[in-house]
Amino acid sequence: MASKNGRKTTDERTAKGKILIALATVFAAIAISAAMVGCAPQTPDTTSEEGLEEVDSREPDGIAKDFTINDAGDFAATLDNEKYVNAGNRGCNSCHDDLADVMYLQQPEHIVQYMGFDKKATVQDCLVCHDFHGARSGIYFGDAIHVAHYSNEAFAEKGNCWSCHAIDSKGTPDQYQFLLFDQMMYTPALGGFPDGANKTVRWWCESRGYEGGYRTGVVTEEAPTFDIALNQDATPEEDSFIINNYGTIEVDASDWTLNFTEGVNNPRSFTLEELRAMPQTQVTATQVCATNGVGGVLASNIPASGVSLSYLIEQCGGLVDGVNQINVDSGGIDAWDQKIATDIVLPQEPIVALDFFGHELTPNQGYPATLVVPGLTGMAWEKFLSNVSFTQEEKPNTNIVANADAFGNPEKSPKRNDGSTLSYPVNTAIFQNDGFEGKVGEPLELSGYAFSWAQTTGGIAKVEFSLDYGNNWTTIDVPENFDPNQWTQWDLSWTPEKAGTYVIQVRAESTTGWSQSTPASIIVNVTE
Ligand SMILES: Nc1nc2c(c(=O)[nH]1)N[C@H]1C(S)=C(S)[C@@H](COP(=O)(O)O)O[C@H]1N2
Ligand SMILES: [Mo]
Repeated sequence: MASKNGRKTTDERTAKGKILIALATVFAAIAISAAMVGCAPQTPDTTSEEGLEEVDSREPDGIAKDFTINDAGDFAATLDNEKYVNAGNRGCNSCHDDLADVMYLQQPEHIVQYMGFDKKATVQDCLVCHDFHGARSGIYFGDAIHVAHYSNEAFAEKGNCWSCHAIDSKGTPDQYQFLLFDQMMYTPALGGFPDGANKTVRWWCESRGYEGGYRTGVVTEEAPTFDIALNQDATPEEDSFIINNYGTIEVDASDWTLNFTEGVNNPRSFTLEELRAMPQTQVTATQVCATNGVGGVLASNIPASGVSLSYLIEQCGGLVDGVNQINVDSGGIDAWDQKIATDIVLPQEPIVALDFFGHELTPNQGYPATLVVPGLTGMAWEKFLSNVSFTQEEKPNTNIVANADAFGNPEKSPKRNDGSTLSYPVNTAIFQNDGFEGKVGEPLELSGYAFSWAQTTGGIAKVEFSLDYGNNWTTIDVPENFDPNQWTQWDLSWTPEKAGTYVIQVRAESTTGWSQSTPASIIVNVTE
């Protein structure tokens, strides 16, 4: 699906990033303290006052919602939604239309530089890194966000705890949980009934005039008629995300060689010209950032071409007997390096890509060469690939696989207090944003993708959709001939028969039985 704002070239996107960097100087303190996942904090240019008057980065949208003026927001304007829930004044996106704007303005060196799809960033995109106490995961969300808000006059005057938070209770007082509003907004608990999906609760609500049984007034359908089509199309390039852990770097290819330094029988180097003259292999594979939040769009299905790693290994006389780990780095161009067991990497048939989307790599894509490892997370896709070596280790590094457990295995991963896990080896996203509008009797069209870290958790087996808070799901099986290393894109068409607010949810399951614990959700408003 193409970007609604028209096509943006990678250069334009980079230019946008640079302008934003120039604007954001007042938050130097925060930027300096930022130690993003693998990020080298750079000191913003505090000598330039340029642009500071145009943007007060403390109020990226110039809005702080007045909590005392009741508002139902995207939900139906019922007494409950306005007075008891005050839904329109709560959650990050009620004030910050797109959290990416806050991120780019206040954190000029933020590693996520571009998201694509005109998808507004939500707190789910932030929590993946910032709600977890990792050494390289950046500032801790809870502390930074409290300070940033309570030190902001507009917020301190107009907002309060409940602008951002919600309380849920599983039943007894010791089961109270303090959540973010955003973690509750797509659930029936929002109306004050944590067990809202329970049939008896719904009858009780219905008997008191809540049509459909949900106090949120959300219209549900148990068995909607969905028309769903799947494909594995490439991501439009203008919608493919950019993550630079060390900022955008432009490499001069005349100073660059690809070096096989160790663990091959004849270590040697290749120039870009030499690589271009070799047989080129094409592969389309989905690159997904390991820190893509639930419903996040840090996933791109990329047509790549270049020289297969196995061909290059042959050119170097083959692997030395006994090596079991591949080590890749950018030769000091930045500090991103990866060490991964060969058992994990080599069967994925990696290529040293010189082209993405049918053209030479751009700096953001890792020019002159990026290692493409289908089925492994973006971490392994070393940009500015310079050195490759193979070593024999007592314990070759398998962290990249362990990450699936660490981030996404509901049994083993650190959990948030709402029970959800941090990142998602099996994930889906909806390309449209909350507040999407439809008309009764007219087909409403949504689109998105499902992807699983194929090497670790298998390909996508099925995609499921719900129109009743996840009580019932419409399942579509992924055809067996789909490539597990590429995303499964879905197009959904549904013709609403009734006006109202709907919550549409999508989740996926992988071929090895991993399922997505928190679905991607969207609030849709249907009018007559
Ligand atoms: N040299 C280098 N390679 C890198 C990174 C980096 O910061 N430096 N980031 C990695 C991460 S975490 C991801 S998700 C992808 C992002 O690639 P993209 O910007 O082309 O989407 O590149 C990977 N390769
Ligand atoms: Mo990443």
